[in-house]
Amino acid sequence: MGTHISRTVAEGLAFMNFIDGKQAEAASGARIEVASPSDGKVFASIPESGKEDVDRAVRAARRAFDEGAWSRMPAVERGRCLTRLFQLVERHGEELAALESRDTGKPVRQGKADVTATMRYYEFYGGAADKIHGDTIPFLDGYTALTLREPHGVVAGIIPWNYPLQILARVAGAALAMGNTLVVKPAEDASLTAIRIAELAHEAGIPEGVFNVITGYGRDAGAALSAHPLVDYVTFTGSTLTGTAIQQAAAVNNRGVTMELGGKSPQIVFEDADIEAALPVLVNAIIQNGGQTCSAGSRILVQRPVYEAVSRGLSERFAKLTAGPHDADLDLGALINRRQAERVAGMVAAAEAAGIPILARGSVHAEAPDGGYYFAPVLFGAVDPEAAIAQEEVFGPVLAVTPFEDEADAIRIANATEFGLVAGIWTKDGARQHRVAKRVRAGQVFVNGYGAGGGIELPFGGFKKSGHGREKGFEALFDMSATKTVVFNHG
Ligand code: TXE
Repeated sequence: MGTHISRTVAEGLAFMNFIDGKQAEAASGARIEVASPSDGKVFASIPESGKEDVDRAVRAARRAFDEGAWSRMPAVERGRCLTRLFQLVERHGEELAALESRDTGKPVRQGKADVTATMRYYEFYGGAADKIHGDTIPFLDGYTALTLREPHGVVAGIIPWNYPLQILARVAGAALAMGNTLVVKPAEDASLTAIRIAELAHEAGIPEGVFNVITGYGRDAGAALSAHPLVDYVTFTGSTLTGTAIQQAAAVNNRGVTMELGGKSPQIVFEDADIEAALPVLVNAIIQNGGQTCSAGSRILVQRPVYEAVSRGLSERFAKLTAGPHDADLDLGALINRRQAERVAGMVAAAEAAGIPILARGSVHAEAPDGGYYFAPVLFGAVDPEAAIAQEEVFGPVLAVTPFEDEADAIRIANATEFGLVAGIWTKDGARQHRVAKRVRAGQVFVNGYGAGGGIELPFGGFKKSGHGREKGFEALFDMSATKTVVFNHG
């Protein structure tokens, strides 16, 4: 695969931290075994970094920032480095997709889609680096006032396991385009591609100390990183609970944060919707990546007159869905780990025990390996909007269908969770499209479509407990920089 790994018979592929332009073992020498969710077998290992490693990485990023090789590099040159990274990701696309799929259990097809999106992020932010600028502001006579957009400094990026390549790319693309330096802590369950990307960034000409990756557990490496006094800004994607802990840690140093947290995103199907067009999109929005997507469309609200037709259409499709190993490229892969598989199964069992009817269930492929964390998709019908399965993020292929009466009822139910990430609206009525899009509390609203995670150009982020700050598109560049006002008195 390359020089980044040293093969040992016992450990399989031994990946290393990437600090200050070099591979590094954890100071303690401890390692975490990496198993593929497809069969539960260990195939690699990563360093179990602790406080000392975090400190090394943050100090490297701090020094790199302060020395200015990156932060003061002309924006066009920074952009070119990111563009070269885009090209390197493209060149290594097959390798990255295969590694991502093996590491996370997702179908290879999804791994390839993730690589395509990753390329787009680096391409987009490579092009954007020299196109964001401040303003001049009309001020008092005898003065000139202007704003500069300046990098925060050292950005800590804590990344989850569901879309490791993509989420790293949206964080790194925007942070680096603005001239920040970066310390990334990928999830312990899926760190491998982040290490590869840091190496490719180095190859693309991004200077030493600018792009650092340290692997390890959240409670150790993650907590130490979010509380480190030399970190200037923290960006996190993951669970709401962990997001709260990270904000508290960052608050000790009064640092800014971007939080991209959970969701329970509704898709609202009105009686005049094109149901045939909607059905495949409704299904895909919950089974993509096995439902382990923050923007998964996990609730379907259907207007009464078409409730039967939509439920029937969904049931027919759900019954045909199959989960299996990543390289079999079925509808779904495995879930990330045993804990997640048990969590999903537990939530489904609780909903069943509460009497919520299961309308359809997919299957696990007969030849799926025994040690894999497979879960057959489940479709629940007639779900009370207050039920746990309609309120809590499952993060698995579990869809809750709920009937509604009229537009006001739909909006009320759509907004009646603690989340507000994405929403879908299906109707041909143009005035209703606008009304509902405005009334739904969600950071992204799709009308007659649904883009779970899609559209790297489109600002993305949550209301309520889904988080704050915006990623993707140009908006992310604002989050990844601060406005400095400069006033000249020229008499
Ligand atoms: O996520 P965590 P987990 C949701 C999903 C899932 C649940 C649990 O519902 O079932 O979270 O998954 C790091 N300080 N999502 O436990 O804890 C951790 O090492 C600093 C939604 O895997 O949020 C990893 O790098 N960092 C989601 C990252 O946080 C800490 C994506 C995410 O882990 C830390 C993933 C700490 N104290 C899970 N504790 C989404 N919205 O996309 C953990 N981490």
